[in-house]
Amino acid sequence: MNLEITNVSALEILDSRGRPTLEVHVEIAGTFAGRAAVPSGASTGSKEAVERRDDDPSRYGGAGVLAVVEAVNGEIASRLVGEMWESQAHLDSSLRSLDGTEDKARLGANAIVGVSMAFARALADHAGVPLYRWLAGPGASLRMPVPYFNVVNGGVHAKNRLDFQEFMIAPLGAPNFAEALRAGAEIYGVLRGRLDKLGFTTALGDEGGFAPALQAPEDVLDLLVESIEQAGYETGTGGVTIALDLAASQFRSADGHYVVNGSQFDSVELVEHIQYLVDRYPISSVEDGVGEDDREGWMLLTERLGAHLQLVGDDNLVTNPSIIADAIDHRIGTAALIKPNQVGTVTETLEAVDLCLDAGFGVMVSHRSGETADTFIADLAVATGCGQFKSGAPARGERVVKYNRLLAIEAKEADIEFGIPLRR
Ligand code: 2PG
Ligand code: MG
Repeated sequence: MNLEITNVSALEILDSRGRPTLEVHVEIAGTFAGRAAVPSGASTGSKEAVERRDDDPSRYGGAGVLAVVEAVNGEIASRLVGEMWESQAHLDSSLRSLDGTEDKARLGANAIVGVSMAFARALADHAGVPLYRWLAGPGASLRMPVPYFNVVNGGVHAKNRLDFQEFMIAPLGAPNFAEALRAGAEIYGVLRGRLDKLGFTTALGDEGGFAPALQAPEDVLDLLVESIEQAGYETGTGGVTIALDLAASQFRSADGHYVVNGSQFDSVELVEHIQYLVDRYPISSVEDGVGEDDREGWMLLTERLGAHLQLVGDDNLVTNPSIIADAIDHRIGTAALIKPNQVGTVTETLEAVDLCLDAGFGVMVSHRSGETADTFIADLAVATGCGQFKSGAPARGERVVKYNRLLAIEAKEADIEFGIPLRR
């Protein structure tokens, strides 16, 4: 393959939180095209590739991305247009050397990942196959992921007093994706009714989950168990489980203490608290159970709970292949959250996934709290066969569009398997 890029351009658009981001368009051979919109996080890991913003207080409170758009339309386009490109890896490595920094801070990881994703779509268009087939490569087996629906939002995603960021439900026992989506939406509907009856607001947080004025994680967990059962589903791995993203870096103080529901914990006590919750509730997965810099805490958490509970690293691993390799070596967690914009190119994202799956580490492909109608990650989840996907609640257009994309893929790929693959 040797293809000429004939056009690269970007536009400043808005994300689901009303903040600027960019949409990138890449054209190959004057005929084939791909478009991608870049997501943006709120609870970001400190080692994420750098999301560049204008810092011009006169526009969008400094959050504008005109300079990033200009980097795409100017420097990046000049480098790419008119050149011949062999592969995604070829393009991505050129983008990285053009940027010249380790963390993509000069041009901006938001510029680079937008171009990288749009190029992947243009290549799929050229090959005449859907994006998920293109990303999977020839002969790879596709798989529908279990959806993790974030039905109660806290932390930095909602203005309530819940310290844990995400309370998710995962229909692990569903026979296929469509039924898993139905379970998620039905339970979400029951939960709305229960909250309403109890006099709580049913206003939504950034990821479409409810943001009730509760403070104790146990109160939310009780409500989730009741809602799952009231909706007619069983709790547990044969039915519907609960997953948490504590995003614990966000409630860790400078002296290393964690504050949950008014109580102060050190790392050992937080691990014990997680153990207490896991013993009482049907929890199958915990993300960022301790802070990203709390290496000892991560090791303790994994040693104590890793045999029976999925422990997902997000803020500490940031989709970065070398950081993930170190975590696998040192038994830090048992799975990685995968977000293309954390690392900045499609090639590095796929490398991170392969590394995990080859080592028997779990993988969950994820949205960001700031999203658009882009569905790239839905295709990525199917293509990698990782079996797990989170895109918020089964509500709000920018979340639902990804679940609907998965419905369409499942409908098209008649015999596709569903669920978490057995560890290699
Ligand atoms: C997370 C993500 C997505 P954010 O912490 O897992 O849910 O949040 O995009 O704000 O980093
Ligand atoms: Mg997270």
